[in-house]
Amino acid sequence: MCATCGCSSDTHDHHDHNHDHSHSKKIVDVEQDILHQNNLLGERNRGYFEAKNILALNLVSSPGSGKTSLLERTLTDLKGEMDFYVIEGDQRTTRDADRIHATGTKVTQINTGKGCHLDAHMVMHALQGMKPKANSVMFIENVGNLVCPSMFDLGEKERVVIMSVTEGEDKPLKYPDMFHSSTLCIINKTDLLPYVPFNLDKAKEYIQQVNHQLPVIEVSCTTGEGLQDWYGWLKSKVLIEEEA
Ligand SMILES: Nc1nc2c(ncn2[C@@H]2O[C@H](COP(=O)(O)OP(=O)(O)O)[C@@H](O)[C@H]2O)c(=O)[nH]1
Ligand SMILES: [Mg+2]
Repeated sequence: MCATCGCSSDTHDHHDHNHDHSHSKKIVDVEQDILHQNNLLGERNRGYFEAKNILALNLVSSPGSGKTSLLERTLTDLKGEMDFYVIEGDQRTTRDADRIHATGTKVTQINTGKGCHLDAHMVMHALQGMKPKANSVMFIENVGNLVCPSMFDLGEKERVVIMSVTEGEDKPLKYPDMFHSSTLCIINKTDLLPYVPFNLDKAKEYIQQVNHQLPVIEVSCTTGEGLQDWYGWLKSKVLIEEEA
């Protein structure tokens, strides 16, 4: 059960119709209230980013898909081309922040404790401490989870969902909210395709079914294959920000 976002509410398809519905109504009310508060703060963050012309990206995936690896490669390969900042979200430890720090990038780690997602309030606090420069890029690596982070707007412009070939191609169908709310999908660990039964065509078909506008980029953070496509996409978004 999730301790902070009310995602244990009885809104799933199969439930026992003999129970008392006043209980589930209360849970739904609390969930709506939490999300409403979050949306207000998310809009504040968005205003902050827009005023400073900062491109904010929310990186979401299940644990271990390669969010931090993608950031390590990106921050190293594009060093000097843009000003980068990173906010890291994990339940515990500063392990990911340490990895980002090693690239020479300014980073803040948020530990969510029992929480399964970042929220707009946490990000707002991190921004107050970081004071990012104008015309920069802010990566927010969310807690590894394909469910709850989909509901929490952090004020980001782009939401990048990462799936890896070791997870199976059916994730878009099982967790449609995340794929539906994202603006880019990265399929990582393509170097492992010869060794795992992952059907790339099926994966793309499922992504299309859930969100037919979602662009897909295939990469391997280990070999570097496909990363130029990701950098091209990122640069095109920075350009749009500069022109706006
Ligand atoms: N083979 C392979 N392993 C990868 C790739 N990208 C990341 N990994 C490994 O996957 C594991 C999880 O990566 P990490 O970046 O920590 O994932 P995160 O939890 O989403 O941040 C690590 O052991 C990485 O070395 C890749 O492209 N290919
Ligand atoms: Mg990570």
